Amino acid sequence: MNLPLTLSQFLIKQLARHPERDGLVAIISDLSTIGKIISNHTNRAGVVDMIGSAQKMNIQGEEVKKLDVFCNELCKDYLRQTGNFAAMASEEEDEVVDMGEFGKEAKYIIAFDPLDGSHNVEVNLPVGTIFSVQRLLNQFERTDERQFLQPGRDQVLAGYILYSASTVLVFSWGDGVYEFTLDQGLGEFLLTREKMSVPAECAIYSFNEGAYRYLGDKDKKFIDYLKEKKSCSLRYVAAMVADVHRTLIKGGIFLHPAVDKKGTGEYKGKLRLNYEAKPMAYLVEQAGGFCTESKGNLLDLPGESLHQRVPVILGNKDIIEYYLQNNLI
Ligand code: AFP
Repeated sequence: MNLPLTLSQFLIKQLARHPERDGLVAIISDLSTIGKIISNHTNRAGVVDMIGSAQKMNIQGEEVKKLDVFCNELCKDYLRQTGNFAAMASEEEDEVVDMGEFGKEAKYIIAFDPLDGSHNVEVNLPVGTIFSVQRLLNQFERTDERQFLQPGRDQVLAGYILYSASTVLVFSWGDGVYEFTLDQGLGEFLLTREKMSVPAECAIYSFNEGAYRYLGDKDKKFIDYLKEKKSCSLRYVAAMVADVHRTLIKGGIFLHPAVDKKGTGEYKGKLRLNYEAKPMAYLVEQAGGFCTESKGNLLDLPGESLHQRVPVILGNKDIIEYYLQNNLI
């Protein structure tokens, strides 16, 4: 019988082959535990009073949901006590989180979105946790925001946990993209895909069509090109984790371009660089795709602030090269 590797077996093998990855192996193991706990809570959200608003706004001016609070507290408390992180940044925290005594010996920092797409919970649609791990820069204090302004290229581990029909943990530490699926009965993540690669065909575009009217002319032209020339189908979950997961498996392109909703002539991106765009760009590049913020490779973009927002266009490399070269934007 050919049984898939459990995550623990996989990590033990990795450790034997790459002893230098010991810290990252521990981190993946910790994140998988968080994934199991959040999976359990999202599945039971309707019966444990976890649906709806926490009656507060985050620093981005967005309504915080009860599950956002739970997931953020869980990630913070659990990851702090592992001692693996010198500092932490979360979508739900205004500033860099101090690890105190726990982070003294740590070599890594982590940025995460504890529950991406949380508006989906009340309608029972997919949500996810996104994470990005980078090395601690010794020239700055641990809580210095500049720790998190490193370009995405310097990530040492990036990934997400998608809570959907199944719960999957997808990550890369620089040698391709792995997917592990949670077997709820066993309580184990099992290896279900390795060397994931964005398919060559671009049959799907993933974009909030309701925002078409707020795009700049060049972006509108590009969407028109996808519909007319490429005859793409439209799929959009509105949780980046789910839309990127589909893009990795089915191919195509995911777009969250800059919009001007107020009619001021100022076009702005919505997605957060540190815990949405950077980790997804890393995964997509590891899977042979490409991610741009509209001008170059998003992985080379230097950060400006902790909660910086950027436009994101990722997926099929050829189409994105066309987008950049033909100056459609
Ligand atoms: P939340 O994490 O605040 O629920 O937002 C989800 C998200 O940042 C990202 O996951 C989606 O791709 C994007 O917003 C959807 O935005 P639109 O609804 O504006 O298309």
